[in-house]
Amino acid sequence: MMNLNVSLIGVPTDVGAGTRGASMGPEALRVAGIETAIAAFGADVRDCGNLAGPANPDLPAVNGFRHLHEVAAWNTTLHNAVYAELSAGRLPVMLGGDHCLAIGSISAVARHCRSVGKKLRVLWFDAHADLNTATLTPSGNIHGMPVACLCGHGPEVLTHIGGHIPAMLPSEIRQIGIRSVDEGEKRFLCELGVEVFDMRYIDEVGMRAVMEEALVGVDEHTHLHVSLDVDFLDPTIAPGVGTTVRGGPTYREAELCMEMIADTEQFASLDIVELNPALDNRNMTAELAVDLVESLFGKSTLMRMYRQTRRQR
Ligand code: 6HN
Ligand code: MN
Ligand code: MN
Ligand code: MN
Repeated sequence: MMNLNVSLIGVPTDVGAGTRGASMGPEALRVAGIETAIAAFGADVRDCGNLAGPANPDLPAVNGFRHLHEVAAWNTTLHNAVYAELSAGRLPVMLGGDHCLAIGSISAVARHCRSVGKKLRVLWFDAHADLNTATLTPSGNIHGMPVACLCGHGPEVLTHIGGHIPAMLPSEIRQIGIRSVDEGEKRFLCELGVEVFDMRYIDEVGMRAVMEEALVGVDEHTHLHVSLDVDFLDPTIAPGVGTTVRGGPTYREAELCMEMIADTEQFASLDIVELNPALDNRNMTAELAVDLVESLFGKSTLMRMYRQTRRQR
């Protein structure tokens, strides 16, 4: 059974991004009705409000990083908030915010898994691999680095959050929808052996087969964390993003991903990141994210069960 004690945690930061505006993401998700959408499944939803952190100083990179200390401050605060909600038996939903916040959220999820003896599986939905380091990065933007930091490759102020280095192993993550990876980042991805389901593979075998593979080994001892970068989606349906990349999944392909995750009943924490309301069209990207969240919480489950029992008769 899925945990229906849900905590919404607003993380209004864009200090890790190259384009300003993701800091308005939490409010756009609230306006799109995320709380009532989740409550409709009988969940007890608590909106914890927004975390506080440093403003965006909009400075150039220093030693390969933009805003390193601001990113560290936001993620330290977030780590503590997420760990507290998980310890209280709740399912945290991060309302982002740029993708650097995955450092704080996933390090807390991993720490929780270690303390309760669960296996961690991270499903990373993104157009990007987010595996850059100070030397590999073309931009210095830390939202392009969270996976590297979580795997122990990054500055100490980020890799040490939560006190366990590395916070996560490359074998604990699956990346889905990838279609824009920097040159050095590609080599590093191969070196670490991260399992990647890129758009070409999705085209070739179909989303259902991809999700079946990405979920192999998930059982009742697994904590499933979903990190949903909205640039995963095709920009025609999700324009409210600073780093759009053509050729992403359709509405139905994305819904199917979420539905198949719901079927496992192991979904236990979520990041919704990179939503940039300043670039959106009448909040359509936020509304799409809320639709996906509904599927994640089992919107299609009853119909699936009906379909299956009909077939058995
Ligand atoms: N994201 N690979 C590019 C960079 O600057 O490192 C883009 C990163 C995008 C990050 O969308 O979360
Ligand atoms: Mn990302
Ligand atoms: Mn991305
Ligand atoms: Mn809706």
